[in-house]
Parts: sequence; C-alpha cells; structure tokens
Amino acid sequence: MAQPVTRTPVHAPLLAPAPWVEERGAKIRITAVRTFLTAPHGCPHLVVRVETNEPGLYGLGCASDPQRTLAVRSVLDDYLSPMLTGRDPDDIEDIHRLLLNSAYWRGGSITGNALGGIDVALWDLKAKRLGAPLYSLFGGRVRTGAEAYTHVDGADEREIADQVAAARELGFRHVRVQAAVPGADTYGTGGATVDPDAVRARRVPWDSAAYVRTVPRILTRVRELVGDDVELLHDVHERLDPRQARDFLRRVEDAGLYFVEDLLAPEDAGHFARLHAVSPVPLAVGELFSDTAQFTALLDGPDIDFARIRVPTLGGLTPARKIAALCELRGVRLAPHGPADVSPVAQAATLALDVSSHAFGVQEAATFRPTVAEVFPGTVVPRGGLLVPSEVPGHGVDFDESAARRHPVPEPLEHDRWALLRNTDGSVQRP
Ligand code: GCO
Ligand code: MG
Repeated sequence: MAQPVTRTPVHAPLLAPAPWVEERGAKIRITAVRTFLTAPHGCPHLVVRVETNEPGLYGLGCASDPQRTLAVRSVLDDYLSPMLTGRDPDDIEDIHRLLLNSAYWRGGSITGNALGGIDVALWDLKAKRLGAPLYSLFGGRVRTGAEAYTHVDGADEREIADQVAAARELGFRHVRVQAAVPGADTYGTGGATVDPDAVRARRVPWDSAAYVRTVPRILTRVRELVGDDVELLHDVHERLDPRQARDFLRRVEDAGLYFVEDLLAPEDAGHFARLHAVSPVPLAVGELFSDTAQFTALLDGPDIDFARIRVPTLGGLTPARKIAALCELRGVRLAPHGPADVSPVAQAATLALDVSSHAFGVQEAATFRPTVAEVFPGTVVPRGGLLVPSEVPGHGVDFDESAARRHPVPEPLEHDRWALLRNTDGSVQRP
C-alpha cells in the first residue's frame, strides 16, 4: 500500500527571526499569508495577502500563472506561507533569499510566481507602513507616467490601420499590431480569420513560412497607411526558429517597428546576439524568464534592446529592480509584460518600477473588463496613453474579497492552451 506523503513541520531555524530582529525590537509580525483565486476578467488571478498583527495593515501581491495556478497556490500555501508566519516583514531582501533557497532547487515559473506574489505584497506593506507611494521607495519618480501600448489586430492592412487610428484617438502613441495569416492560427489575432473551436480541435495549423511571407508585408503597408507619427510593435510569440527569425527581420525592416517581441523561444536565446548584430530592428525579450540569469546572459552584450520583465514570474520587484538597474547601465530599455493575465496588483507594482527607472521604455497595458476594478479598487487604466501611479501609500491597488467571490474561476481551469498548436507537418509548435 502506498504511504501517504506528509509535510514535515517547518524546520525551526527557518521560523526563527533574523539575528538582528530581536535587538531592533520591531513589533510588527506577519500573522498569515492568504491566497485568493478570482477571475473578473475570465482568466485566473491569484492574489496573495500578507497580513500582520497591526489591525488593517496588510500587503497585496499577485502570483497569477494561468497555466499552473494550483501548483503556484500549493507552493504558497503549503511551503512558503508557514515560513513567513511570525516573521518581521521589513527585511524583504533577506526574506526573498531565504524563501528562494529553502527549496535548494530554485528557478522556474512556479517558484517565481509564488515568490513574486509574496515579494510584491511585502513591498506594498513596507510602503504602507511608511505612508508613501511605492515608487518613492525606489528613489522616487523620474517621469510623470509610463507610456503604455495597447493591442490591435486584423485580417488586412486597412482593418489594422483603422484600429491604429482609433488607438491614436484614445491617446496611445505605441500600438502593438498583430496581423492574421489566412488559414493559420496566428498569435494575437483574436480569431480574425480562424474559428477558435477549430483551433481547440487542432484543425488549424501554424504555418511559419506563410507567416514570414505575409506579416512583414502587411506591417509595411500598415506603416505606409498610418504614417510615422505612431510607434508600431509586433509580438512573434516565439514561433520562429533562428533561420526564419533572420528572414523575418530582413523582410520587416521597412515597417520601422519600435520593437519585435519574442522572435525566438527561450531555448534559442543564444541566437539573439547574432540577430542583433545583423539587423537594425530592435528586439524585445523576456516575458517567459523566471530567473535573473536568463536576462543577464542577454544584457552582457547587450544582445537585446528591450527587457520584457514579467514582475510576478521573475520573483517580484526585488529581482526585477536589479535587472532594471543593469538595463540602465547597459543602455537597454524596459518594456514590462502587462497583459490581462497579470492582475491589476502586479500591474501597479510594475508601474512603480516604470516611473522610478531611467531605463524604462514602454509598458504593455491590459484593457481590463469593467468588473475588474470592482474586485481590484484602484486598478490603473491608461489616460491619454499614459499610466499614472496612484499617490496613496503602497502600490495603490486593493482587493475586495466579497466582489472576488462574485467572479469565481471557471471550472475546469484551462491549462493546456499553449500545447494545442501543431505545425503544418504535424509536429508540436513551440510557443
Ligand atoms: C503578451 C503575451 C501574453 C502571453 C500570456 C501567456 O502580452 O505579450 O505574449 O499575452 O501570451 O501572458 O499566458
Ligand atoms: Mg508577448
């Protein structure tokens, strides 16, 4: 008969406060770390609340990983949370290293998101204790707000150009443009030409050759139609191999893109140096990175132009700030990840980094459903293409538990969508 596997209680030295805490005589202690799942936008948002013995004092973080939600929640509830209870929340660097190394094996998006949820909550807590907006703990503000980019897509250049014009009307100076490839499942085109049910049934393939032939042509025509007065971005979503990527960059040169995002899968990151050396098209990479070493390998060159940090996945603001500092010293810009599967809590935390870093370039801005702000009061929305941080203490986004209960996560949770796609020859397409 199989033996049940039980968790041993947390080892005493991990529960002990850091050596200097008693001497400091700090009174505030963490009393609980709670996790909440909610889906006001349709995708699961995993919220982390670090509570303290001071009434009303808590910090909020986001550990959302739409593909591995329950695993991240288990890391938080079963492993990290017991190590935090009773601890002084002030020493964020110490706590980050302690939690990261407690498992011996570190890295990976599941650990990253769990740590990220706690880390952002601790920064929020610290800023609230000090009565300051979060950015002010990062050296203060260096800009009014973060330039944001929104998403548009379409079947042809006219449809796309109309949408770019509509985004311009709303004040966006940066627009991500995705173009459909007839008969192929192309990332970010919202089913413009293919039926999503057919994609799920694996009847629509991914066709790299058609994509490389078609999309640069459409993007170049969009540029002709919209003029130079707007920055255009494009996300390849890791769907090319290095040879195809070189070809794509050559063909897209005349579109004058602000950047091309995720040309290659992380496994092929060693090819960025060569692509960067041969093409004038700016390269953006990093939303899949869960380890700072993945960034440092590309920043040494530097082999990229924009670092797309996803704050929760990288392990929170503590590692993200280090990468931001390195970017500044290397002349690389930040273009943080911010689609709707990053909750408003992490969006606000990322914004604190954006407005306090000289390295900042542009921020991806989610267009949330109106219900999202009911669950997350203080959700930041772009105004005139700019995301402006709140002046309240902390990162400025709260969490309404009862509103969250009105938006439960749909069951069963979809966790496999990135494995659905196959190439025209039947092999699995790597996102
Ligand atoms: C982007 C993205 C995302 C990812 C998503 C995966 O906004 O640039 O690539 O939309 O696909 O976060 O869950
Ligand atoms: Mg992307």
